[in-house]
Amino acid sequence: MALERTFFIIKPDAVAAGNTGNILALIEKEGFSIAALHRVQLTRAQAEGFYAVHSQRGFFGELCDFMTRGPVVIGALQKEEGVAAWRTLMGATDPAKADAGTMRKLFGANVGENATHGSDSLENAKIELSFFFAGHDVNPSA
Ligand code: 3AN
Repeated sequence: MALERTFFIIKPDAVAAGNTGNILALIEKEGFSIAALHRVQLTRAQAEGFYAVHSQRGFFGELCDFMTRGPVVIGALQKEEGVAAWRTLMGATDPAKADAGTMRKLFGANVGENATHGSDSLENAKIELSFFFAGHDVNPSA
């Protein structure tokens, strides 16, 4: 077991719906500590840079429109095996396929507007944390 930090986003749909507090409460209830937190309006350049891996996908424009539609909450979560733990708590990309009790089942509407983001690997957590939170290592010392 290793203590890991991962990167997360509460997406514009969930922020606009007033679910920021509900999501943060569930995160803490599941034993994560919130190592960094920031409410921010992403610029188009930030959204395109963050999702660059999807730039050739048909939904890229729609995804960047959505992610810049309103403020998001970005942060770092810390837990033992935290990267996988947060992916499990988020649920499947499509809320219709997500397990009961997951963020996307509880707060997501569809595959595009699915309430939360989480890094899908330790390697990507490192990249995504450094994109927004310089100095937050994926393997915190405490
Ligand atoms: P995940 O966030 O579960 O790792 P990815 O990496 O497949 O999912 O997709 C990144 C993001 O792109 C998703 N969170 C979702 O918001 C968006 N997305 C994925 N597929 C679609 C789609 N078919 N239409 C619109 N947006 C999509």
